[in-house]
Amino acid sequence: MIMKLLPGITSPADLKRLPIDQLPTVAAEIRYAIGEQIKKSGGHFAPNLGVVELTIALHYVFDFSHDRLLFDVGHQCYPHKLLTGRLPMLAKLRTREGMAGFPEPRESEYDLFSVGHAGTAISTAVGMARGDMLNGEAFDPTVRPNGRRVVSLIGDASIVNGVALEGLNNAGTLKRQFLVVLNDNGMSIAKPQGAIAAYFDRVRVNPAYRSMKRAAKDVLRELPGGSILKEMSHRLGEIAKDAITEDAWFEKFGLLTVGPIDGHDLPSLIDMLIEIKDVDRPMVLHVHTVKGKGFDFAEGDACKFHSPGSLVVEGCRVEVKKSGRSFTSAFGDAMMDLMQRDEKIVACTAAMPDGTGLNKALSAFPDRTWDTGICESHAMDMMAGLAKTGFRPFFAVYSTFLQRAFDQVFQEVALQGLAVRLCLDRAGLVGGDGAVHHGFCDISILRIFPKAVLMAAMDEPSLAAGLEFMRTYDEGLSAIRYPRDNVSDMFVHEPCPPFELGKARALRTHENPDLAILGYGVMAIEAMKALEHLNGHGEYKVNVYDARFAKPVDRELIRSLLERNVPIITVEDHSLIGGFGSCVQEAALEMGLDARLITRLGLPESWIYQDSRKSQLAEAGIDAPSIARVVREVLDAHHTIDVSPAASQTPQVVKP
Ligand SMILES: Cc1ncc(C[n+]2csc(CCOP(=O)(O)OP(=O)(O)O)c2C)c(N)n1
Repeated sequence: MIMKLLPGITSPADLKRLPIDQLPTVAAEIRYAIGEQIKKSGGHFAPNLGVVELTIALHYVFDFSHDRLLFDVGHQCYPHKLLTGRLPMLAKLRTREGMAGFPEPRESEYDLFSVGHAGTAISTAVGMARGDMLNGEAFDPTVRPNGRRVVSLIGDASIVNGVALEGLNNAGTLKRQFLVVLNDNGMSIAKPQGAIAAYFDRVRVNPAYRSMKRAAKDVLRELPGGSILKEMSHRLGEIAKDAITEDAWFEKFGLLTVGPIDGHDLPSLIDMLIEIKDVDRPMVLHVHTVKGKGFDFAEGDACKFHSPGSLVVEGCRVEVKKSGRSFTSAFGDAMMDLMQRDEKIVACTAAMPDGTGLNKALSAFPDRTWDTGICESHAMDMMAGLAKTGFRPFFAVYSTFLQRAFDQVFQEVALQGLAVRLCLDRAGLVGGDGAVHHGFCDISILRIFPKAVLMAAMDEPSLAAGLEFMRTYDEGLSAIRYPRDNVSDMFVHEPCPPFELGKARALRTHENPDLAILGYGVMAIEAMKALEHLNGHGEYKVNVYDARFAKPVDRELIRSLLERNVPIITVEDHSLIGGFGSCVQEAALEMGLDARLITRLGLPESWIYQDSRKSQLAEAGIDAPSIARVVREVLDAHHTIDVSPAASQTPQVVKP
């Protein structure tokens, strides 16, 4: 396809200059541009295809250089980015120099928040709506008709999130224009879960509901005084009145609802938005869209094509390029094995059955495995309840989304001393999804809980061994972390010893080492690779350990190294603040040992943006070449000072 219109749209002002009958061409070109790029680089696909017309209509009617547009999750922002001058950045999607996969204020004033976690758009929109009112800038049909309007766009699976419901609860109290656009495609990544999803389904298919909608105009006339419908009827045009639903659900929150309307019919969408944009009360526009719209394979399997890697196209067959065995697959198989062997094991995911690998267990053990939908806090508490009733719960959750359940893990799990097991996928740097998804703080937030046991897996056998340890660890909270990466086969031919509480595993040892590296999880493998980069320092004896436990950390090992004046380098794919290296340092200090011999490598105190995981590890200084460089520096510094036994009483190590 030769794109005729999209390249000329450098801002929404250019879009607004086009007649409505040319907008379907813009939609087709947006789909084409996204499709061509995803084939090469992967990225969020089906969610973006579904909102193409909706996004065009929003930009056509509102002026978001002035009005506010808040995206929920933000994974559906590509059409928005292409309409706001970022077509040239698409070719480097999800890389450092290119377009971020989520809204990114560093890229454009049209992006208000960097987001990636679900449920937040309504609340931030309420905040901006209130702020604009306080600043005297808010839209008001009589006083300030050119004031700022507020729109938030949220999916049907995200609106069930606790934060979104809290936002709705507060939005209903606003006395001003406030539009929530509900993009209802009947899908989360997988099938949406729970009672609200079932309610949306009923709205979608129930003929009684449709006839109710037809009667809406009469409803307006007949409703008792005080109803929102009645109050607002005079403010709506005929199209919106026709589309009013006696939608009990949103009305209870104080939001009038119009729709559901067809989210791919551009003229109708535009007409509707023109009619409702000046209504000075909170409203919901319920829009039906098709996830994956425009590409048969994506419409047919919106879950697989939600956020695929690059694609292989063979004739009319489209597949996601295979990319090796991931930790996620390894976890999925290990859980199957555990659940087969132990009937007390129960498991859950919060809307990520495929992402966490729990999909296999969901099919094989439907009575003991649940998908709660995007409800991490609830999932954590449900696991606490199951632990209390004598089960062994495993909660498979991305490290970044665990943050949503921090208070629950504190009060309902740790404080009760309940043995809930957390399986933390995507721990560490996550690559293209960028800063909104890094699992950078799970150690810091979990290690503060008394008796929490924190572990990391370095490869597939160690993941299985760690999970087996957790299975029988009934004393309290335990967690294991592993990254968004493929498993290494470096140690598959060596026996993997079982996990023993607080014990590291030696990978390479010398009797009198010059230096020791303690790698946490996959960083132990990176440390092994670093040995190959030790040009000119190969004669030095470097021990490498898979630390396995951040809590309790292997004190015996730390003591034996530091008492012999062996410098330690800790490496972790986690923030240095409160991370594994801190655990080692604190243990050394508590034992009265010289913590100055410890050099910590980990994530710096700055955000690391979208790029390949490999580049991000290099940027953070925790890839093999960076580790090797620090090993050389530490060795050089250490060997220029006096390390005789007498001197080691009052060590004088100069840190690089
Ligand atoms: C707190 C949180 N948990 C999980 C996710 C992972 N996630 C990203 S998109 C998505 C599905 C969102 O569904 P919906 O809002 O209906 O949008 P759609 O993709 O269907 O357009 C999920 C579960 C997330 N982003 N945030």
